[in-house]
Amino acid sequence: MSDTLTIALSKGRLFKETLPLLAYVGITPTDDPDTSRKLILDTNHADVKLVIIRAADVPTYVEYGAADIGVAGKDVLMEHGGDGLYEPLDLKIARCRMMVAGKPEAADHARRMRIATKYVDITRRYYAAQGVQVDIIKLYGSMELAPLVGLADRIVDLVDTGNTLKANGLQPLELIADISARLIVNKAAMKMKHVQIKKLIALLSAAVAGNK
Ligand code: PRT
Ligand code: MG
Repeated sequence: MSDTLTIALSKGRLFKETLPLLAYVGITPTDDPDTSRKLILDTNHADVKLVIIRAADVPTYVEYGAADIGVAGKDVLMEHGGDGLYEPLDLKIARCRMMVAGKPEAADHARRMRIATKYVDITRRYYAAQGVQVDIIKLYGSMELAPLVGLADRIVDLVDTGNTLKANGLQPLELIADISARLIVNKAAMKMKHVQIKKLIALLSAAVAGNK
C-alpha cells in the first residue's frame, strides 16, 4: 500500500516535454490534457494522479501541498520565490533564456527606462543589482509589442529561437538567466512520502540522463 502521489503539471509545452520523462519512469496519463477538459487526470498507476493547472500556479499548489510534486519553469520559480519548496532536480527540458530585449538603437538616457514584463520581481532584482533605476510595467503577455508602440523601452522575456524578437524588429540585449524546467517537491510530502518520492526522483534523474 502506498499513498496517492499528486503531480502538478501545466498544459502545452511543459506537459509535452514531461510526458517522455514520465513514460520512462512508467507513468502514463489516461487522458490528454490538450483535448480533455478534465483537470485531474488518472494514470496507469491507481496511486498517481496529475493535476493540470496554469504554469504560474504550479509552485503555489506544491507549496501548499495540494500537489506533492510538480514541474515548473525556473522562470516561474524565480518569480514565485523558492523558499517554501524543494527543487531537487533539473529536468533539462523546456530550455530557454530570460533576456532583456529591445530595439537595436540605444535607449534615451535622459530619463528612466521603462521595462515591460510579466516577470516584475526578477526584473526589479536584476536592475537593482546593477544600481540602475527603471520603471517596470507589468504585462500578462505579448511583451514584444510594448517597444513597438512606445509603451516601454525594453522588455524582459523568455527567448528560445529568437524568432519572435526578430519578427518584431527586436534584439536580445542582455542575458539574465538560463532557464529549464525543474522538479519541485512539497516539504511535508518529502518527509511523509519519502520512499515513494525518493524513488521517483532517482528514476527521473536517470530519465534526464538518458534524454540527451
Ligand atoms: O500559456 P499560459 O499563460 O498558461 O502559461 P505560460 O505562457 O507560462 O506557459 P507556456 O506553456 O507558454 O510556458 C511554460 C514554460 O515553458 C515557461 O514557464 C518556460 O519555463 C518554458 N519555456 C521554454 C518557454 C519558452 N521556452 C518560450 N520560448 N515559455 C515561453 N516561451 C515564449 C516566450 O515568452 C516568447 O513569447 O516563446 C516566445 C519566444 O520564443 P522564440 O522561439 O520565438 O524565441
Ligand atoms: Mg504561454
